[in-house]
Parts: sequence; C-alpha cells; structure tokens
Amino acid sequence: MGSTSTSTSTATPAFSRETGDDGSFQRQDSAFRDTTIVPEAGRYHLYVSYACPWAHRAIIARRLKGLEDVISMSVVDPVRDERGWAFTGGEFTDPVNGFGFLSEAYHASDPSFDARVTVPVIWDKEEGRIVNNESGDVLRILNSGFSDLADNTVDLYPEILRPEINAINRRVYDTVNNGVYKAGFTTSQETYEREAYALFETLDWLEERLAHQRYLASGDVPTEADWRLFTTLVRFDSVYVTHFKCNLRRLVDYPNLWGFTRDLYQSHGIADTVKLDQIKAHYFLTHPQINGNRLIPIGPDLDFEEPHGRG
Ligand SMILES: N[C@@H](CCC(=O)N[C@@H](CS)C(=O)NCC(=O)O)C(=O)O
Repeated sequence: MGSTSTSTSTATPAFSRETGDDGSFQRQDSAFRDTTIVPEAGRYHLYVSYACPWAHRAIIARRLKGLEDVISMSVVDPVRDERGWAFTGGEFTDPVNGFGFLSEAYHASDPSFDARVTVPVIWDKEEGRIVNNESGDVLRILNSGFSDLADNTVDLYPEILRPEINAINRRVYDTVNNGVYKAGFTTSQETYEREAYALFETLDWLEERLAHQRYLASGDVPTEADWRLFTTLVRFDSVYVTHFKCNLRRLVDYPNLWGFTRDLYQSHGIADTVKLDQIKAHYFLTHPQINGNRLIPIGPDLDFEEPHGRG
C-alpha cells in the first residue's frame, strides 16, 4: 500500500480509551476474576447479551452443562447507547436486582469502577457482587465449578487436551475472536491491514486443520476451543465481513470451517442460542463511528441447518 493509505486517520475511534497512539484497538482487561464459587443451586446469576460473542460462550456452556435450573440468567437489550448495556423491559429485564443498567451491578461490586461495563457477568446473589466478568473464566467455572449440579458427562476442558486447547485458544483469541475487533475498530489503515491479514492467515490454518479432524483439539467431542471459535464464526458473514471489513474471504468460502460451524450449530440445544436478529441489531446500531447511517443489512441468506457432512 502507498504511504498515504498507511497513515493513521484522524477519525474518532469507536473506543477512545482503548485506542492506542497508533490507532489500534486495545481491549481492556476484565476487572473481576474470582474463580471460586460455592456449588449451590439458585445462588448465581448470569448477565448476558445474545448479541455478544463473549457472552455467547457463557450461554452455550450453561446449556451444555445442564445448568439452566441452577443458574438464572437475564439478557440486556442488544442496542446500547452511551449509558451502556440496559434492561429496557420485556425480554430484557432483570428480575434478580431490578437494575435498569448493567453498570449498577458493577458499581454495587466496586463503587470506584470506571471502566467499560461488559458482558458476560456472573453475579453472586448472596454476596451481592460480581464474581467474574471474563468469559474465558466463566466457561471454566461453568464447566467444573458446579460439582454434581452440572451434567459432568460433558467436559469442555478435558485434562488430557489442556495444553493443546490452551495453544489453540491463544492463537484464536488474538487473531480471530479479538482479531475481528482489532481490524474493525482501528483508525489506522496499516493496523487494519495487519490485523485483517493475520485473521485470514489463522482462518486458513484452521481450515487445513479441520480437513483432518472434526474438532479443533484431537478428541472426538467438542471442547471449549471449538465453542470459543464458534461464537465468532457464526457472526462472521452476517457482521464481520461488512461491519469490520474482514472481507478477504467469507465463512462460506471455507468448506471445512463452514461445515464445522453448521456441525456445532446443529448440536443439541445450540441453534436457539444463536439470535442473529439481536446480533445484527447490536453491531449495526451500536457503533455509529463505523456505521454512521445505522442501517442493518438485509443479508446474507445463510442456511445453518444444511447437512454438515462431518463426523
Ligand atoms: N474480555 C471480556 C470482553 C467482553 C466484552 O468486551 N463484551 C462486549 C460485548 S461483545 C461488551 O460488553 N462491551 C461493552 C462496551 O463496549 O461498552 C470477556 O471475554 O468477557
């Protein structure tokens, strides 16, 4: 690219506090990282958004681990304004604390909290505080923290596969899960190109890996590594290709990755955790810096139910 196209733009970044001097998006660290919980039914509550890929991990784990009667859940409105995630009524209410905004949960837990209020959140009803707001931790807590209240025939983080899962997660987090955001939110042409190429390099690598095995790690059942990738892939063609300009290839151009996504989508209980209307409303209406006219695209027309032919 020529020199004019690689300079940092003067555009207003979507997240000014998380934008480096070079225009790159630098995701904030999660503030609440407690990982010990008391396995009790009815004590914990999940705050999520169906729109958010990080919260989607928690929704999936709660379902797969059979914890829906053990951990209650409320959902924020997918469309956010400058006041952050809100409970606007109807399906977006908080019966546990009656909060109007998720920020109230953060301030109840730490009155001095002044960073970005994010989902997912695990809330302890007994202590009236946030236990954890990092989706990677939340996945592990749901997988193994609830003892025999959970369905332990499902193990998303089997001991023997941990080194492999950790290595896959590292690359997938940096270049795919967070990679799409780094490409989408940067105000620098150079950073955009670097992040977008790194993303597609990893997708190419994953495509090749999935030519020889059904799942990312070498076992014969899906693990957290698969679900962490899934929540990004299921949003890819509807959102990231256009909204975040990750358009070198589409998911449907990768036979193995597209089959893998359909395979997971068609797993028991997963399809109705994917709410594309909320996903699209969230991204296209919530980031006016990158979609100023706030129109929601009509497509693409994707068939996640098409036979996946894997396994
Ligand atoms: N590291 C966090 C990131 C969570 C996150 O950034 N969630 C987004 C939604 S996709 C959010 O809540 N953003 C709120 C905001 O930007 O104000 C995790 O994995 O749990």
